[in-house]
Amino acid sequence: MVAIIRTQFESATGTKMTQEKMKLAVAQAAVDYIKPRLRDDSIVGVGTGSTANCFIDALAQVKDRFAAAVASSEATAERLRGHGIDVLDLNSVSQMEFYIDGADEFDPYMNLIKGGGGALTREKIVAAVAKEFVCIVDQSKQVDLLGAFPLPVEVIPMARSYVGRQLAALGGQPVYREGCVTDNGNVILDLHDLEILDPKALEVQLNNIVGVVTNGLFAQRGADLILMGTPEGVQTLK
Ligand code: ABF
Repeated sequence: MVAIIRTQFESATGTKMTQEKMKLAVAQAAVDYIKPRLRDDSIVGVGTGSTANCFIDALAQVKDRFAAAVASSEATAERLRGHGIDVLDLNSVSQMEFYIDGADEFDPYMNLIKGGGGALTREKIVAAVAKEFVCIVDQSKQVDLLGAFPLPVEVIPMARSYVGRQLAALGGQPVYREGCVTDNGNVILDLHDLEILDPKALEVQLNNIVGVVTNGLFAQRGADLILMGTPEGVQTLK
């Protein structure tokens, strides 16, 4: 069960943070967390989304303190390179200290739903390699039970209808994400209206459907640390 380790207060004057400020604050908190732990040869895995973008911008301040990054999407790679940060192919990396990324939902056990931005497969691969997954979110992502956010499932295009029927048989409502082609050339079905009572089991069950590439449950390998922006400041959850 997640516990609050500490809260870094935004200001002594009691000024409340907007959602945008919360994202900036957790991005900076993530940089502050990894900075003393970085070595010259460290590789940092970087996620995708608006919170991850804030992190990339903050990471640029310490770009001389680590070797290179690995990106979970083409968009992230481009933003990292724009800051003069080297981006490596994951196949050339055997060790990665950190993976920093956002999420769409997290529960009290640090299980996540990710993939609202469509980059779930690469995000899951990069997270798998990292020693520590630091998840950066604002408090709107905190839930008791996962599933209010539609669960993204990346699917090989020719299997779309078959997988859709299998997902419907689980009790949810699969919706084809129109116009979305992932960086891997696949499509996404968003699974609505499913109460996720056992995220670890569901993650495996969905991966066993033929034609599914990945699903957006990060429960087998959830977050190791969550930095959550609140109106009062950044909370560290573990
Ligand atoms: C990625 O960005 C995703 O897995 C998730 O879908 C999304 C969260 O986006 P944002 O930070 O913009 O809310 O991490």
